[in-house]
Amino acid sequence: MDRARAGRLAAVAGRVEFSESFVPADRFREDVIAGLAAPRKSIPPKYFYDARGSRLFEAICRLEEYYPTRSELALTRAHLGAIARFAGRGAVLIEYGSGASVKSRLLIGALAPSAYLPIDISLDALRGAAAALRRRFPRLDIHAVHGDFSRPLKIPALPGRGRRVVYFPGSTIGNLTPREAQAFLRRTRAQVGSRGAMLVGVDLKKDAGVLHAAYNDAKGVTAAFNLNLLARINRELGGDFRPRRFAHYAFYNPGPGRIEMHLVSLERQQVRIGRRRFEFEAGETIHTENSYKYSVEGFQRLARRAGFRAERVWQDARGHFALHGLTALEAVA
Ligand code: SAH
Ligand code: AVI
Repeated sequence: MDRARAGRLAAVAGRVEFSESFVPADRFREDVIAGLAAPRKSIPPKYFYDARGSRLFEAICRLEEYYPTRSELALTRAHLGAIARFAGRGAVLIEYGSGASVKSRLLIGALAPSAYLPIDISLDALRGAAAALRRRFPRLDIHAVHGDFSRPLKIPALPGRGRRVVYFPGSTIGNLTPREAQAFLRRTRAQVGSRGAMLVGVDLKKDAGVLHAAYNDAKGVTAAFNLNLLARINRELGGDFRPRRFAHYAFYNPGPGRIEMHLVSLERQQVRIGRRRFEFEAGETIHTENSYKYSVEGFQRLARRAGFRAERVWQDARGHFALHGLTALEAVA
């Protein structure tokens, strides 16, 4: 094909590229073994998202009780013009924990970004999202990155493409401890540079009954999402968990201001993973997730300490969810 024709085609057809910024597979084994060997057993929530876990999360988003997705979608639709003006047209849009990239479609439509970089630990979610976006936005350049945002990531350099805007919706930041969230925000501040901005979706503190229902749905989808972690360990790490001997347990802990999810052992039992053995007392738990809830001011304080100016905040009509617009402060403390 001659150069001029290739140039014309590139102008109408976007590209989809994948890159790996990953982590040895054995990290999963190491983290599970270390977490189960600790006096208080825990496993990081990022391991929920194998193919089935990602599908179960999408089913959670459709549940009556799980308000965060509907609230964030509603506020994004209601304030799309202002959000787009804040972020700026033609920016490079980088999304952490992009999952199915559903909310991102609204932003992409309004911002017409020069490139979109979805980043996710779940390759299945990333592939599905990239294929759907390709159909919906055939001219968009998509650079999908398979990686773990809890550590520094290699993302493709896209010189001369405009301002960097990081999008982090879904209150996924709530799955990090405040200390981890601060470290993540600092890394992101360095990544977007002095002209950059960030849009962060954050679940707000609210009535404990509403929170409890959201993480204990009547159909048991959240329970299946939690228990799927044991099935994943059995399949990928040679474990012999019997998921029926564990139960989903989620509650709001008002001190730290977080929902805690656990898997409770229903009896005294022993579990093997490869050659390792783990003892469980009846009632002992594996702590599988925290989901921190923030007031607007509480999150703004966290963002300022990480080197951002908290410029804008949009909320849904019921005050359940907030989208924060942050810009880079000149000097990071
Ligand atoms: N942004 C979407 C999905 C939120 S679910 C929404 O708002 O609906 C959280 C997403 O983050 C999942 O797709 C999960 O695979 C991803 N994720 C969780 N921990 C991660 C990590 N450490 N690194 C990269 N992606 C992660
Ligand atoms: C992705 N994350 C913000 C969800 C949350 O609400 O903490 C994951 C989830 N866990 C149980 N339900 C949904």
